[in-house]
Amino acid sequence: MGRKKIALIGGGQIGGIMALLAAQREMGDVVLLDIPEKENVVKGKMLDLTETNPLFSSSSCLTGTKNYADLAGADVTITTAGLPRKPGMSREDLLNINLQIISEVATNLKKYCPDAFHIVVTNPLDSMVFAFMKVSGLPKHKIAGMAGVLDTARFRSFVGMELNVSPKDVSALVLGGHGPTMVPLARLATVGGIPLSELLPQEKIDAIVYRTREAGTEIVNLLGSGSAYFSPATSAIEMAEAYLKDQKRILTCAAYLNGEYGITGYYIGVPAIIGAGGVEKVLEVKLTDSEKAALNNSLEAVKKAVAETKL
Ligand code: TXD
Repeated sequence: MGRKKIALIGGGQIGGIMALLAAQREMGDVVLLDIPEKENVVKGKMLDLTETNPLFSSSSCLTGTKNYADLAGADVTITTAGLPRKPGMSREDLLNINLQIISEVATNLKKYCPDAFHIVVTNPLDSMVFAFMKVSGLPKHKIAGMAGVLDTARFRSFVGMELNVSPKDVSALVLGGHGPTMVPLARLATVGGIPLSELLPQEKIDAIVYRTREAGTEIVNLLGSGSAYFSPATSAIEMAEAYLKDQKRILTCAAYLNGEYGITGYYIGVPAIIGAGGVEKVLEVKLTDSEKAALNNSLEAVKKAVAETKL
């Protein structure tokens, strides 16, 4: 069977934490790639991490590079490469810059790791995963966007904080695009098997839904520069591990829809089974009229961003 190989494209905040998590969980060997100007930075990060191996009893080989050839044969790839928005930059400016970066990444990953499961994290998420699929032409079920695992984890955390219980025992589902139009399905949330609605009044649930939608911005405002990285990194690694270990986990991710939820031709956040086949199946849940309307509203936002890519 041999060792698994994990390719991380983008060696910034999230890339570095993902390398740490993959090494700690001994998921396989990890290669961290960034632009030539950052070659020494990623080499330094991975050497630093290598020196934690004896402390964590890990045997993972950890290397930094600027060359895509070093990613050859990877089993899973996770892309965070991109630029964050700077003052004075519109969302469209960011989309155009990151679209160029994702196109370059997708072209190289098609060449060097055509058989891998590809996870896209770069924002704007739903249009970047779509662009990755279009440019690479790789099988749609072997490409997924990470957002739902994070949005769901945020919802679960806030419920745990409100009820003073372990978030481990909170189960929840957040559908839709990664942004303010996302659809936390509070109706289906449970705490130790008990419906959330029996444990919290509606106005508290509404406040948790609101905070979940704005959770990324809440952290951006606190940090002052950059965006969340611990939770996005952990979320993407959950998806990679489910694939590498064929865990058949039900993880919410931006999956390509082919009629599910009445949607065709877009990537959007839905619960999916992740196993050795990649996105093996999208699970459908019956929605109420207002949930359907909220999902359609979210789809419109995704469609608009995808249209901006002109792909
Ligand atoms: O839920 C989600 N999907 C997200 C997404 C949650 C949080 C953050 N999300 C997005 O992830 C965020 O908006 C960014 O687009 C990405 C990466 O976030 P991170 O915090 O890791 O950003 P950094 O620290 O700026 O790292 C990006 C790295 C940086 O080192 C650049 O030099 C590198 O990407 N980069 C490239 N690498 C390879 N190839 C090219 N062309 C390239 N361009 C930049």
